[in-house]
Amino acid sequence: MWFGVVTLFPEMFAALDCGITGRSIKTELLQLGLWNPRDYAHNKHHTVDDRPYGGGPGMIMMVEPLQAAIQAAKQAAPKKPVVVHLSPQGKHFNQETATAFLSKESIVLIAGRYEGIDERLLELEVDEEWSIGDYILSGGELAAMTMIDVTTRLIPGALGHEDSVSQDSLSSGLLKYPQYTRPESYAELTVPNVLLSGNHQAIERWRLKQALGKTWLRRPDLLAKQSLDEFQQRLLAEFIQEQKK
Ligand code: 9D3
Repeated sequence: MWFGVVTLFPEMFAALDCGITGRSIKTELLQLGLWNPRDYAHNKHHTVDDRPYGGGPGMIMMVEPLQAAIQAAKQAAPKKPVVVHLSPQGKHFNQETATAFLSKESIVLIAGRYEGIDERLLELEVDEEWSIGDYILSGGELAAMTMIDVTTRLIPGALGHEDSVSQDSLSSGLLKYPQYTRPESYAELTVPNVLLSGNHQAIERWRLKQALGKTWLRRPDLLAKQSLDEFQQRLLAEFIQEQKK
């Protein structure tokens, strides 16, 4: 998977050198290129922003340096890339849309700063606009890194075998059950007996019940999206019953 990122703050992307994304870069499952519009600002003071026509607060990213950086990124792509602008006005990115991202193979991500980019860039260069959620970031970089991180985890071979994509919370549509490791007792809090029993069927039943119960309590919207089979319905009913005690 190849990502070319157009950003005024390429240093931020050093964060991707850690953990799963870092290992994926080393093994070349993930290829990352960075393009700074500042390097393409051939005007007198290397400026990349200017005041909005019509007035108003803040500054807008200028067409010329940004377009030159985008075109350089596009030319470096191993395969014709889709060009994505990270924007609060975009469609919401989620685990499902990440799967579609993975199949694109080459993606140019444009991370904006200031109040945004000149509208003509959207017309000239951009195929899609994506947001990561309803909150205000200082720029598109953290959104770009989020999308790269989420997508990388879906590349076959990117996760260690200890951690499988299909076991990930959200891919099952449920929140994760409670997890414990040593010691067995800590601050007078003990690990549930079933997890020490060695009874794998009872453990699986307990975990599914806890996952259903926690999802019911905290994320009823996730439960509403799927239909529970008879066994799952019984486990959830038991959880709710135990909850009332
Ligand atoms: C005064 C108007 N600004 C605040 C509403 C507009 C604005 C401009 C630029 C708000 C945020 C940003 C920077 N954000 C992004 O570039 C961004 C973003 C986000 O803020 N939230 C969620 N997803 C994304 S993707 C890119």
